[in-house]
Amino acid sequence: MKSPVELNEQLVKEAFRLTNFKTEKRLVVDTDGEVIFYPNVFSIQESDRLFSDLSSNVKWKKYIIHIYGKTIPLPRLTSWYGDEGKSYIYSGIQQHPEPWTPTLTLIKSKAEEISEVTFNSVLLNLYRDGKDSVSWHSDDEPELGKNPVIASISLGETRRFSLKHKISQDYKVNLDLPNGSLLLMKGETQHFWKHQIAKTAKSVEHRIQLFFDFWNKTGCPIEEIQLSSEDLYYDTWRFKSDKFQRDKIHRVQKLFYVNL
Ligand SMILES: O=C(O)CCC(=O)C(=O)O
Ligand SMILES: [Mn+2]
Repeated sequence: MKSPVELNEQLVKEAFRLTNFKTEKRLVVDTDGEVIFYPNVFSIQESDRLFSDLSSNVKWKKYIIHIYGKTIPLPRLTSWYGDEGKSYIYSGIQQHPEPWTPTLTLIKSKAEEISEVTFNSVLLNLYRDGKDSVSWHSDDEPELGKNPVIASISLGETRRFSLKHKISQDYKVNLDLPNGSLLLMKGETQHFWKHQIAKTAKSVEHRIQLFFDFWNKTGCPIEEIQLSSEDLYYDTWRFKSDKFQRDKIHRVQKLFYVNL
């Protein structure tokens, strides 16, 4: 039988192991922005529990974009949760996020502890298989502020996250985001870098991604975004035009996220 001293030592060691385990981190981008990867912010058991809770309890929505007579499904399911009072205005109608649930509040606390900032909104994405994806974009909506701090938590299947510099073609990063990991993007990252989750031909299970951010104000009406037919580009593989302005469309998608 272990003496109380031995037991105490064991507990201290265990606590130390857990602390290190949770704060293990790797700097992924340190030029023109900062991207930090935390591989294990939740243990496998915690991550699995959170994944199954979110899979069943989040109000997942399938967004369809109607634009220029075409109907485009977004290649993933989404849902938006956040503080009361944060909203988008779309065609004169205010759109509200779902209120925080205990599970999302718990995950938000972990994201805030690591990021050392406060978040007031989370966009959840559910990637159902290898065809679900998000193509090259920056999270540079004005509502997120000039240099937003964005914490992205991954649960479930590992998917490959890629970053590329907007000017220096040589700067590219590929990173697998596993169950229970957190990726922190801050500083000027959104000005200088784009990111994506590419489609994969591999057989992959569901992945849930939580995108924590801080909304400064209500969104702008969609009418303020000027689109031409050349802007028509979507992150489904079928609807791709050679000429596109991905960033504009990304903003339109975000506006649609909360409308449909
Ligand atoms: O799923 C991811 O890791 C990235 C998602 C993303 O970049 C977005 O929704 O803006
Ligand atoms: Mn993004």
